[in-house]
Amino acid sequence: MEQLQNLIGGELRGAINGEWLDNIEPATGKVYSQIPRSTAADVALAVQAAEKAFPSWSTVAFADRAACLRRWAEKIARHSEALIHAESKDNGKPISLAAAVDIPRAQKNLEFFAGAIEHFASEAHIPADSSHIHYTHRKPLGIVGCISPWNLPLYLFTWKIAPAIAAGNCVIAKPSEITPFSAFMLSQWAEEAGIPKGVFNVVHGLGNEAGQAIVEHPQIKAISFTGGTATGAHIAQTTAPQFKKLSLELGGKNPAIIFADCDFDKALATTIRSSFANQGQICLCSSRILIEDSIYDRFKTALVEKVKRMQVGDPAEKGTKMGAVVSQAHRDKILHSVEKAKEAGGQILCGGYAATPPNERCNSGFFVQPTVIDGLGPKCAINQEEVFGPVITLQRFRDESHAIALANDSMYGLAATIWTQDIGKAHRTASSIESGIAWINCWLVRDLRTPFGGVKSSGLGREGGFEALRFFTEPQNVCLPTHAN
Ligand code: TXE
Repeated sequence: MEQLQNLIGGELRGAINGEWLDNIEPATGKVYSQIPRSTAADVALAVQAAEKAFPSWSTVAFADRAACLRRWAEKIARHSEALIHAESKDNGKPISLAAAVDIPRAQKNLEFFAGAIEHFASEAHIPADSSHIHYTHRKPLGIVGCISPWNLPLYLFTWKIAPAIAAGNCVIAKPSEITPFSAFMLSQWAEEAGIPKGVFNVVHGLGNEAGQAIVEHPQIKAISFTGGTATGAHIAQTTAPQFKKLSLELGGKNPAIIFADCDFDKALATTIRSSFANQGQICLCSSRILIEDSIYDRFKTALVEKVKRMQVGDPAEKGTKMGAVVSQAHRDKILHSVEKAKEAGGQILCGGYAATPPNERCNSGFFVQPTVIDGLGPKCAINQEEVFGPVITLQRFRDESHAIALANDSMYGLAATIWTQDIGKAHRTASSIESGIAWINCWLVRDLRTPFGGVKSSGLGREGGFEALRFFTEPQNVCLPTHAN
C-alpha cells in the first residue's frame, strides 16, 4: 500500500512517531493509501527548516520567485492526467470535473501569483508641501500556516500556498487528511521547480493534531484557513492571544434568487449546476432556492423533473456527472440533515436517501441521491445549517424586499446568485444582500484578481489577487525628508 510522505526541509519522510492514518477512496469505501499521522514534533521540525530557509528566500528577486512558481505550474500541466485521476479517486468527484475545474485551476493559481508578485507595487505618499516622502515597504511575514479542506483539494491548497510563497514567506501547509494525495504529488515536484529546501513544507495529519500544532506554534505568524465554520471559530480563539494574522474562508448557505422575469431556461440549468456540482460540496454552491410566487410551481416542476433524471455514477468513468460524497461520516451527516428536515414537515420532492452504488466496484462507496425539499420556512434547521451535500430547499417569495429578507435570514454570507432580466433590480438586490460575492445571471465565474471571501459566519478577510499578497505581507511605513536637514 502506498505511503504518502511529509515534505520537511526538502526531505520526504514519515511522521517522527512512525504512525500512519488510512486514506479511503470514497467511491469504493476502501483504504488505498496511508498518510503520516504527524504531531507537534513534525510541525516543530518543519518550522526549524523554514526558519533556516527564510532569510535567503525573503530576499530572492520577485522574478526568480515567479520563475519557480511557473516551473511548478508546468509540472502540474505535464502530470495533469495523473493528477486528475488522483483527485477523483481521493475525493470521489467525477474525473470530468477534476479535468475541467480542479487541476487546470491549480495550475492557474501558481501562474497567476507568479504574475501578481511581479506587478505588486508599493505605495508612496507625498504631502502637498513635498517636504517628505512616505513609502510602504511590504515585507514577508516569515513562516505562515496554510490549512486547506477536502472539497477542492489541490485547487484550494495552491490558492493559499502560491501567494504565501510568492510574497517571500516560508510555508507549513496541511492538506485535509481526507484528501491528501494531490498535495503529496505537488510536494514531490517542489525541488525540481527550484523551490529551495524549507521554503515549502507539508505536514500531513489530523486537524486536531497536526493542524492544531500549526495554529498554536508561536513562530508561525499567520494562518490562512479554509474549512468549516466551527473549526474556524476554534482557530480564531487559539490564534487571538498570539495576535496572529488570520484569514478564514468558511461555510455558506447560499441563496439563489429566481425572479419571475428571469431567463427561465438559463436560470434553471445554472441553478441545477450551482446546487449539485461536486455533489453540492463547494462552499459557493446554492442551497436555498428562493422563487418568486408567480413562477414557483412552474420552476419547481421543471427543476424536480430534471433533478430526478440525475444519476450518481462511478467517478472514475468519463460520462459521470455526480460522483461520491467525500466520506462515510459526511454522507451520514448529510442524510441526518435530510431526516431532520422530514421530521420538521419538509416534503421530499426527490431523493432523500443514500443512492444505490452505480456498479460493483462502488458497492461500499458513499453516494447520496440529489435531493429537493419543499415546504419549510426560513428558520428551519435545513435552511439555517450548512449541509454541504447534494441537498437543496425551495422557498417562495412575494417581491424584491421579501426575497432580500429571506436571503439575509442566515448566519452565513458567502455567495448569492440573482436571476432577473431587470438590471436595476439585479443591482439593487446584489447591493442589499449580505454576501462576499453576488453573481447576477451566472454562477462560479471567477477572476483571480477579485476579492474572494465572505461576511458574517462565512469568514474573515479576503483572498485573491493583491488582497492575498497584502495578507501575506506586513506593511511598514517608512518616512524621510526630501530636503537635506
Ligand atoms: O472540515 P474541517 P470538516 C464545512 C462543511 C463540512 C464541515 C465540516 O459544512 O460539513 O465544514 O467539515 C483542518 N486546527 N466545510 O470537518 O474540520 C482539517 O484537518 C487546525 C466547508 O471536514 O474544518 C482540514 O485540513 N486545523 C468548507 C481543514 O481543517 C484543523 C470546506 C478543514 O477541516 C483543526 C470543508 C484544528 N483544530 C468543509 N481541525 C469550505 N468553506 O469550503 C480541523 N482542521
